[in-house]
Amino acid sequence: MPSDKSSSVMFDAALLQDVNLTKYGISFKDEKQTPTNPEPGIVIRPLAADDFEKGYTDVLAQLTKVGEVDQAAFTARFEAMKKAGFYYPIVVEDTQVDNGKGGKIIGTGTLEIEQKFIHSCALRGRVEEVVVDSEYRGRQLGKLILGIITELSRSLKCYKTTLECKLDNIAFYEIFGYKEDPEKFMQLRFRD
Ligand code: 16G
Repeated sequence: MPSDKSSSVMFDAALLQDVNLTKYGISFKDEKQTPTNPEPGIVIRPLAADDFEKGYTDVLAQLTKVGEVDQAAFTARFEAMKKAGFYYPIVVEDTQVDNGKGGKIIGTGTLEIEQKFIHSCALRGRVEEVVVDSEYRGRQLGKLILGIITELSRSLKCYKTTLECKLDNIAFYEIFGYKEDPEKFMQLRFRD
């Protein structure tokens, strides 16, 4: 039974429906499956308030250092991002994991939107924190995350969408039309 908390999602799930990923070579063995329900028991949906207990930060920890994030910190950040209205984190959930939490988060990716004055007050998309649980790799879940996020940024009318990635992952992102840019990514790092 859904808890009260599960009703709080970061954004409207309707934005993820009807996305067509065939142009990225994504298809399903069973025609009943869709990008947001690619396998029985696997769903892709907006991040929800109760995803902390389903292991959201555990899957993020397979990408980079998460640090100290407890339920209270997660909830505060979730509410602030939701209020801001420019964050579109999606999660992949295995609803059939019997962990007493109603499911396990096994992948994620986030579209962040920046508001600009340039390009006629355009929006810019940024793809962030894309990761799939090591036990679930090879099932095209990463492709689904990228395809859904990329199409979402297109439908939200971003003038461009960008990301930073390791050299090894360039070929993966090229599937979705991302190209290496002559401009270089620079960073000033204040801490790990
Ligand atoms: C990768 C991620 C980026 C994330 C960063 C964290 C993608 C496409 N890129 O570059 O979103 O913020 O790793 O690395 O997922 P850091 O912990 O070293 O800052």
